[in-house]
Amino acid sequence: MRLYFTIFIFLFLAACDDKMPNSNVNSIVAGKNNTNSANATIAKTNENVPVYTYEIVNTFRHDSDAFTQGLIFNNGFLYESTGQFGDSTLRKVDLQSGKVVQKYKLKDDVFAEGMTVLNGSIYQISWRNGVAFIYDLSNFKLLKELKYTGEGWGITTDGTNLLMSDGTYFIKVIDPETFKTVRTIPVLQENGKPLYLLNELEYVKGEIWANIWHSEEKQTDTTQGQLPNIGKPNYIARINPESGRVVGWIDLANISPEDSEDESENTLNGIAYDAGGDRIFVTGKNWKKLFEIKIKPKG
Ligand SMILES: [Ca+2]
Repeated sequence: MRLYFTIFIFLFLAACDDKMPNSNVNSIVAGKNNTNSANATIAKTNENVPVYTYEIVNTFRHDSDAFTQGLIFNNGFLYESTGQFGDSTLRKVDLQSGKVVQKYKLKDDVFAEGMTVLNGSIYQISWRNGVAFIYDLSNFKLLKELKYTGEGWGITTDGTNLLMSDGTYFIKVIDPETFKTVRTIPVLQENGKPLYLLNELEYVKGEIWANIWHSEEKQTDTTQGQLPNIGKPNYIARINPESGRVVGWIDLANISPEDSEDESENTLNGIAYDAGGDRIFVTGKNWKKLFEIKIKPKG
């Protein structure tokens, strides 16, 4: 009896063995087919993703001590978040003069990152402190602090939720009340590869625009290890929030030649959109100038 049982078990396992590789092969083939069909779609998308260049409409002064991590335009003023330990601030800035008209200094152990405004509150995030600071827009009074996991890089809003980058290729959709992630958007380039190092963000007419940290470097050392970057200097990605696909690139190469070679962290890192006036402003970390630009198809 025991012998028959052993033979039964052996045959059963042999049958399973036969089956397992087959199902693996099937799934590999299916995966390959999927990849092929995805490639076909990608190739088509590749042809259709436009690259835009810029025209400078106006040039304004920008505080070269501001290590810009977040930038928005709200009700006639720029609002800016600056980073670095010991130097992190929240600012209200007069556009015409570049003067800081209101400032809140964060604790020295906080490295501030992006900021945005939603429903009368300012949301400012931090790099590795895991804390979002929420202020009253009208007087910079700190209302509350909310915790989150992972790093904070850039933040914007679609008018309902917060949209946050963390240096990976994911944008988190965040509930502004709880700061919990309600979904994540994987961001893919036209070639199907993930677009890593999404940094300062801005919601512009239904799209998410993202500065890419050190977009000029093909490989970048980050906390996530060696990640492929796009190898195009000062590029902004235009992202469809629903699909996560890059739907356009904005090439801002040479927009600020006097700033680009000062030091390696002197990168483009601020996009602000004035919806009322349909104006786009850009600046960078410690840049001396802030530019109002118009974009137009390249070439
Ligand atoms: Ca912004």
